[in-house]
Amino acid sequence: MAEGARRIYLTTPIYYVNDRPHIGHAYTSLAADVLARWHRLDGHEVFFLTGTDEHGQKVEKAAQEAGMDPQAFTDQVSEHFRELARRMNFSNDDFIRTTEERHKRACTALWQELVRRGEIYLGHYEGWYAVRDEAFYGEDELVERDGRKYAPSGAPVEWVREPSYFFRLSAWGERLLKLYEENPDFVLPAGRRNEVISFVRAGLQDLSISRTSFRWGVPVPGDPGHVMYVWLDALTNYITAVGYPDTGAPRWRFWPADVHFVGKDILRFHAVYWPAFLMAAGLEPPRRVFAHGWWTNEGQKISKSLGNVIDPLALIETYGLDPVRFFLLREVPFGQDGDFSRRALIARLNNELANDLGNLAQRTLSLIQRHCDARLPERAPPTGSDRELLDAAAALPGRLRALLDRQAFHEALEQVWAVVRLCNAWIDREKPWALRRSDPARMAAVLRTLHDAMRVIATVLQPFMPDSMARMLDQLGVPPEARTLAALAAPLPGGLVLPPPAPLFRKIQDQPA
Ligand code: ME8
Repeated sequence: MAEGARRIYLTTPIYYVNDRPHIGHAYTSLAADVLARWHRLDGHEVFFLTGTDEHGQKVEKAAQEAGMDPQAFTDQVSEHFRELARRMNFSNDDFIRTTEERHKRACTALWQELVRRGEIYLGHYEGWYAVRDEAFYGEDELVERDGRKYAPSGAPVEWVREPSYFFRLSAWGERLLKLYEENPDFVLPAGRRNEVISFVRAGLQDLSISRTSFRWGVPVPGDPGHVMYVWLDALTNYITAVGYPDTGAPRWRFWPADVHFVGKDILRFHAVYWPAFLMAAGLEPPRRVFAHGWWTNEGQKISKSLGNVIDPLALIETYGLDPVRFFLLREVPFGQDGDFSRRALIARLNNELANDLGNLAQRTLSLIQRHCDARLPERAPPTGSDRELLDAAAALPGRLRALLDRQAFHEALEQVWAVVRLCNAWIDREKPWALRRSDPARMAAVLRTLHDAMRVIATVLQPFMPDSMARMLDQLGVPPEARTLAALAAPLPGGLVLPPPAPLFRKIQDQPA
């Protein structure tokens, strides 16, 4: 690895294969993808993992409803998530399925290690369970509606009574609190951290980690009448993929994970249970869990019964992939809830992509084509006004590095757009087209300054919009090997022949229904 390079491990949740992917799944994976691409651009070695969660009662039920054998069913639905990853241009290095042999092996080994360390005991579970959430709930957490009890998520609950293995979670409260205290950014955003701390402070109960009432899961070693609780199975995927239990495997060097990206619905599993399981097995906990917010659709909760599920593939079809990728991370501060609206997407596409960025490139590059013989002008000694623009652009990589280290995608994009707007204001002020006759040398210098600023913009935007920014960099004449952050230090040679520009983004004219 190059000097200063780090190993970075990023994950998405593994998605249940009870249903097709929707915008929420695309969103979490997109955030992880952008960060993975960013770190690669910055010279780091990245391992980016996504996959599918295929065991448990919920999936078994969905298979039964589809009249299919659970393995055949999960094979089919899991493929939709792979397809989503391809169509969204996700750069995941692996795609894990919990029905794979390597994963069963890891779950078995982790279980045995927990047994060896006295962290698991056999008991009896009696209490409420919500299949939709695959979660146990205490009586005091439930809400009653029309004489029926529901989980706080709105999922129906059922009374479960069965023999069960337990994990001694109650013994890990202090260690967890110490973990949060020593690592203030372990849970982000900060508001969610407090939520986790209060939950742990209120006292933890031992956790039921096996079920006997159905079969679709990893069998408990030595007691095959039990299958492992689907969340113990699912969380283990993050270490399976890096080779567990073979801690000598090359990928094991990526552990602990740098960021587990999750939705706020599954924060407790990742920020409480998971680090407890790991510490109990003598393994390091992850470095961070980032819980993002929830999307609604035009103001309404997204649900199958309301028939308003947003299909990411249909969105890409209508608006193009990169505008969708851009919109999702630009529109809503990462960590907060957001509302999906077509009107807002179209506004971002037309104003920020087509006008602000697309026109800037088109204007500058057309002037170079026409008035500089399609050749990149030499750098001239910068004037004060050039300096202002060049400095703002040059500051972007450092600013973005700091913001993306906190997963502040929206702020990163805002910083880039501040420079895009500055370029537009600058070109209007400097009027290179008017200098053609009066001062051609200054015209060339102005165009070169804009070109240099745009190169930085296109370079740092690659993780967000890989295809469009590859096209922009082609038009700017930046060779493929000169598209990293480090390569920005070397200016392009003057005289470089630039290809004729073409529009980067197309405006959408039609009004949404
Ligand atoms: O929970 N807005 O899988 P899952 C934003 N298998 N994000 C959303 C969303 C919405 N409306 N709806 C879903 C599981 N998500 C488990 C995970 S991990 C070891 C096991 C995203 O298919 C968000 O990331 O129910 C949420 O956490 C995830 O999808 C839930 O996916």
